[in-house]
Amino acid sequence: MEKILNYINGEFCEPYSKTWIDNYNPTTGKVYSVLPDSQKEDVDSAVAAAKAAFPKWSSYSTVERADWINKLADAIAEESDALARAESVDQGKTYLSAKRLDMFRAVENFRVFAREIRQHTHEYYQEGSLNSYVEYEPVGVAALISPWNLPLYLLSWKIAPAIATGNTCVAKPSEITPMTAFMLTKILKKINFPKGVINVVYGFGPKAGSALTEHQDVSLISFTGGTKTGKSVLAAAAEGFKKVSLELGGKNPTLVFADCEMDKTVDGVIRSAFLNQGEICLCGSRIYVEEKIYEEFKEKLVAKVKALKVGDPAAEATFMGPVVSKPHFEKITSMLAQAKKDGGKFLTGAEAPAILQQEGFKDGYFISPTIIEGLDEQSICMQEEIFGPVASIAPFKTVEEAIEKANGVKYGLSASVWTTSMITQQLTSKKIKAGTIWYNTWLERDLRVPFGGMKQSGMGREGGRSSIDFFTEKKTICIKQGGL
Ligand code: TXE
Repeated sequence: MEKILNYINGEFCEPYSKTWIDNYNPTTGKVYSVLPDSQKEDVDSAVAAAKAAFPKWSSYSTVERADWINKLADAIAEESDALARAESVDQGKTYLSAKRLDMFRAVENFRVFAREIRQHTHEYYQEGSLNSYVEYEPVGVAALISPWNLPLYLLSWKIAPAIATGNTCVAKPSEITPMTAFMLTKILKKINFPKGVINVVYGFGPKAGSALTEHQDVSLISFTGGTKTGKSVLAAAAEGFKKVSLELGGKNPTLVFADCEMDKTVDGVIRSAFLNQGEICLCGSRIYVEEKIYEEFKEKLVAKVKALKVGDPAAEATFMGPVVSKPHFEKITSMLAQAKKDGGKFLTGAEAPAILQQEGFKDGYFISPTIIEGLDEQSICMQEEIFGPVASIAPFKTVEEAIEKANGVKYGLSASVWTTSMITQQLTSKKIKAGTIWYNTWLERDLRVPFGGMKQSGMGREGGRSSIDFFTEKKTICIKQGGL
């Protein structure tokens, strides 16, 4: 059985405790590898390595750092097929989605920040004899904590800007999906990436994760995960006055207006609800449709969702694989039971997927794509993040009602609006409380724009300049010309 190892100061190491966590393949429900159950001592070693590597790495010119990062991007691109296959086994997402979305983005994340750091311009002002400018200094050791839904994609989204700006880091990937982080460290070793700049420790959140966020030599925390966990990470950051960015959950609305392009919208709404088994914080899980087209839209949507293929994630024809883990499967199914109790009508997804009858897949965590109608806006399934292949559908009469429903949850991560009317675009973009609003698309964005959530969906923004700002300390220098 493969043993995943911590990566500290350029070396692979077993955990101090010599204890291991089972890693499951969600397609079969079987353990297929083990990972370190790291504790404080492992985290201490990793932070010490990052701290020791900081003076040299931060003294490199931006050209040198960008060259290293591009070299890493090229090496990941070379192995992207193997990485995509491994991500699919570890997470349950389809191989095609892992290849086209996750590995594409993992490579792109490094390339974008290698470019961004080279193009970064500093503020400079001159007023009379006073020259003022701003220096962007790296912060030190960054703690990077990532979740299980987009494992390498989100890990690289944190590592790339952290090291591009001159920090060194300790990453703690999700204990549920550690495999591609391990493969990344093998690539680092293969290309002789400077030791100690990127360290990776695996383990449970409350043990390894909190040892990292609480560490006195960690100056910055970038966290993506659940809102509840985000609160404890924020508390740890407050204790040590660390810079912190939190990208948390979402319960994102999808608003469909009568003037939309119907067929394209149906496809876009399906993608936004069910891509990656609905395990993307940006997924549109509350679909609101203008009353005039409600029945027609619903009929088309339901027919297409019923035809989505749930199956072996390695097969190219599969649209949805299993959800990530048994506890997550149980969370989703208990939410579905709750929706039934609350009077929800299941338009799709009432039955278990056929794949569960096939040999080899009987213990997999498969759930059919589910659309539920008739839930009260205040019911648990309309308010809480389910993070699986489940979406609700309901009609609205006016744009004001659509906006009110869109804003009627504690989250504010994203929204997607499907309309051809400029007036509807203007009204909704002003009034919807969300970090990102898409029009006639979903998920696509230029990586230079700020990304993050409002309300309980997070704090801070990352992406492009916002990441440079977050991963650096600004120092203002004021020079009087002509001496004293
Ligand atoms: O995530 P956790 P979980 C949502 C989704 C899901 C719920 C819980 O609704 O059902 O969160 O998922 C580490 N100190 N999202 O429990 O626990 C942990 O080891 C430091 C939304 O799996 O938040 C992992 O590396 N770190 C989401 C990471 O935090 C801690 C993606 C995320 O795990 C820690 C995933 C602690 N005390 C789940 N406790 C999104 N926004 O994309 C845990 N961790």
